[in-house]
Amino acid sequence: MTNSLNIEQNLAILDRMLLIRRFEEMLIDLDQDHDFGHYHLYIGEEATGATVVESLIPTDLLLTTWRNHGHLLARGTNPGRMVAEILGRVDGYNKGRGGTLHLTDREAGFLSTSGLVGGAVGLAAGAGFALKQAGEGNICVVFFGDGSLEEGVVFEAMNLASLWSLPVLFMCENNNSGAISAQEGGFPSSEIAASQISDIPKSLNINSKLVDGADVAAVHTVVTEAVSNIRSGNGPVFVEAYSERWPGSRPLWPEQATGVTQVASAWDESLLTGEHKEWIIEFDPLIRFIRNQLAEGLFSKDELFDRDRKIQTQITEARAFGEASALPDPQSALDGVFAA
Ligand SMILES: Cc1ncc(C[n+]2csc(CCOP(=O)(O)OP(=O)(O)O)c2C)c(N)n1
Ligand SMILES: [Mg+2]
Repeated sequence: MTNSLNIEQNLAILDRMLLIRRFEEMLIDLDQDHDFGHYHLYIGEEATGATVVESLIPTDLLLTTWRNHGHLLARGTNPGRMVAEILGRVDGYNKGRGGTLHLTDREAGFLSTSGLVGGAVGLAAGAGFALKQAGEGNICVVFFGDGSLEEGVVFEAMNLASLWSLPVLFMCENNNSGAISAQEGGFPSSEIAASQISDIPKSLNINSKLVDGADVAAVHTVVTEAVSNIRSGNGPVFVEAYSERWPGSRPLWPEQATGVTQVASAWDESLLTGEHKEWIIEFDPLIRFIRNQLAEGLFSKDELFDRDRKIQTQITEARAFGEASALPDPQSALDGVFAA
């Protein structure tokens, strides 16, 4: 799709996508050293989160799920404090009590991160109601997976949002394509009777769009129009952003299935080996974006390497910050517990 973004916006999106990719790659390594428990990576979906935030304003609210790192980083959350949180350390955003699954940064506008499938969607209807009452023109964006459409609360939340014309962007990230089916012994994201997820909100009179979630320009066009409609008081919009699941997210525990990303593979396919080469060429949103932007002359290869190097340094520092942070004092175990 034609790119309606200006140069600064495209570069900001590139940096966000690189930051997310390098953060998530680092986490796979970090987990081997620290074994911090079950976690989920946003690799393969970066183009959606990195682009959606471009259409928001600082006072908008956000909610997300267990696959949250990309959304937080896209919104400007500090990667060092994120690592600290994931490792359960005191400098974490939630003083080490949330970990990866409940990582939340209130200052960046995140109300909560829910580990419950569909949980964030119910909360988004409440946030939308509060924002409508406040009448200051802010909106709420909720990111959730295709699996959420299996949950009753999601139907109820969408129904209320539609009836009450709430300012909510339902951002469904459908990564089911490429997941291993239950018949093959895998854990697919969802098994839904509707032939298309975006048909479900349509039945509730919610304006509903389908977009290639790995195409930055397409996501930007659809989301900008959606946000503008919602902000004008026309009620919620549902966007289904589909992507081809990253092979490393097929097993229950993430695996470094495609190797550490080489940005040069956007123009030199000979760098790619291994069984998932085709995923990188055809579906990797970062590689696709770099390939398109190089063709349009947004940046030179040297500028790209330079940006990537700076981001890799930032991630190395973030890791060191998190690892140097202390574990919470056992005496503080009941802090924040309201009933014991
Ligand atoms: C209410 C609830 N039921 C079941 C689970 C277990 N569970 C965790 S992730 C998941 C699949 C979610 O798929 P999807 O929403 O598409 O997200 P994805 O992980 O594919 O991004 C399930 C069933 C849960 N966390 N919460
Ligand atoms: Mg899914």
